[in-house]
Amino acid sequence: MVHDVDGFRPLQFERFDEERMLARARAFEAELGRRRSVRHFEREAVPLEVIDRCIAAAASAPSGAHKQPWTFVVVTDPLVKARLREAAEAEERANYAGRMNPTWIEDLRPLGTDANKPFLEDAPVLIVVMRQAWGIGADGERLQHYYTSESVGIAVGFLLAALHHAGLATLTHTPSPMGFLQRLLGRPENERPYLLIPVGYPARDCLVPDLVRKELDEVRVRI
Ligand code: IYR
Repeated sequence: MVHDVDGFRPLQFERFDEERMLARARAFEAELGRRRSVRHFEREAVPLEVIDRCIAAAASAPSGAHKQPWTFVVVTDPLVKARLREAAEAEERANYAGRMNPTWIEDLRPLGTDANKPFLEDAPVLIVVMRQAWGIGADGERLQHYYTSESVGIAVGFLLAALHHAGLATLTHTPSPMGFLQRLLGRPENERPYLLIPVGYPARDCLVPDLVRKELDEVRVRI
């Protein structure tokens, strides 16, 4: 009896008949399919309670040995955003001026990106997701963490889905290298910047690249 073991409790699981399952799967696919990365944001504020609920949903993700090796830094201070923008743009100018090879530059052409990152100031919220390479115990000792990249990646997937579901637009931004985030945010040495996510309402005239997604047959093999 698995549920009579110390430290275990019954699972709360909702089972649906097959018709309902398929309808739910299709509806979720359609909703996630409408998500697009947005690079032009309204400067309008968003409810921070919504951000908190989405972060709580993200933090329900599975993680290696349940160590929950993540920190979500919510930046709204215009001064901090301005500093982040300045530092990110300095790195990106070097990237676009030669640190990225010609193939990379060519691959980015359909996205229309360049070294200018106004969304870092326009978006009302920047969520900087930190990966905890190790934990810090009550006495300051190092605690082992496991599969931190996989764990944080899954949590970020949850976060992007939750924010989209709540009606907010997001961008997955990886300014590179990200060392300046560590410095400007004053985070402890066990935390490594993983991803920067601008969050807000899309600009009224926002355009997104006319991208085509791979067909199911291209991404799924049945064996
Ligand atoms: N970090 C740069 C370049 C960039 C790289 C990839 I891969 C993208 O999908 C998009 C951009 C920038 O932010 O412009």
